[in-house]
Amino acid sequence: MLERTLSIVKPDAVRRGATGEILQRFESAGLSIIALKKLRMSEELARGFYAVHRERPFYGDLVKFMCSGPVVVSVLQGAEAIAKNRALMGPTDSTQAPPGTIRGDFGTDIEQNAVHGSDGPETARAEIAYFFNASEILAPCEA
Ligand code: 3AN
Repeated sequence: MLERTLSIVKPDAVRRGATGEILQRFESAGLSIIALKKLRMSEELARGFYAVHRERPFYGDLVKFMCSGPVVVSVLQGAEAIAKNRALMGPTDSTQAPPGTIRGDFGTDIEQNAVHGSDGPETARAEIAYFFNASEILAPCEA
């Protein structure tokens, strides 16, 4: 099924200069980048994005980390884009992520894990709308 998903290259991966290689992996896997922006998240933006985790003990640290430097946010489109992106990312904990996955290659631990990817169709819709207006999302080039 043709899907869209939200991806974030997190501050740790941006800092280490891995943005280009990570975006390349999406495209090499057949995912089209149909929206893209670099921004520095405010505390308010990060708190809202991770609101589902607000009761968790790591919430404060996670928000601080996400605001610690620029991030690169994109919308990926393709067949089974949500599952495909999560397979490319690898498991949440980078120390458990195999080499060849984005987190295995660029992440450090469970918090500094290089990338975010939506975990289902509903969250994808909400997360895409959280960062992008309809006019910022472009259909892939035809032909
Ligand atoms: P994923 O990003 O793989 O969907 P979530 O949604 O469970 O994982 O967690 C969101 C983010 O919260 C993770 N990417 C990670 O940065 C952070 N996180 C999750 N669990 C922990 C934890 N136990 N300790 C510290 N940070 C965590």
